[in-house]
Amino acid sequence: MSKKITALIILSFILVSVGVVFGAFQLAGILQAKDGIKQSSNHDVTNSDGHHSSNDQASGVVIDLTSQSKVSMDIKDFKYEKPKIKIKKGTIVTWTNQDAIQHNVMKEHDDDDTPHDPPSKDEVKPDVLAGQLLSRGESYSFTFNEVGNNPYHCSPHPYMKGSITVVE
Ligand SMILES: [Cu+2]
Repeated sequence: MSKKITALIILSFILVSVGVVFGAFQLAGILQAKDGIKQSSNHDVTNSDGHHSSNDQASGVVIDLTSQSKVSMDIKDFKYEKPKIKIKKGTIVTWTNQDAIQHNVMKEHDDDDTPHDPPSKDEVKPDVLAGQLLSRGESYSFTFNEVGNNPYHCSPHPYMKGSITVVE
């Protein structure tokens, strides 16, 4: 083998090696970039969840209102103003609708994932957490006399959620 051919083979080998290494770096770069995109889009999803998701309405911080005997909150922009609260047994809670669309308050029950009929005003009972539809400015009150957790929702908009924990 002549020295020229040997030198050519070595040179080709070096060129191929450099090519492979360079290619690997580029690939790594692309993967990293992809990862970055994924991460940032995940981040955006989290952000929009934080502001708009209905799940968030029920997964927020519990507000401790055990020092109050009367609690009132608005229903506004398809949300209960204080979605998660803790109250003392015997507390009366009043919801007032501020939306042009009618809302109500109804304790969690079977098949409540789809919109369903709320009780009529005549069907509302003082010991059952299930209120009639409220037009703008109307209120519904319920006195919580039993210790326990009371998840509730809006009948026509079941994604509107809240919960009331009653303690001794
Ligand atoms: Cu509603």
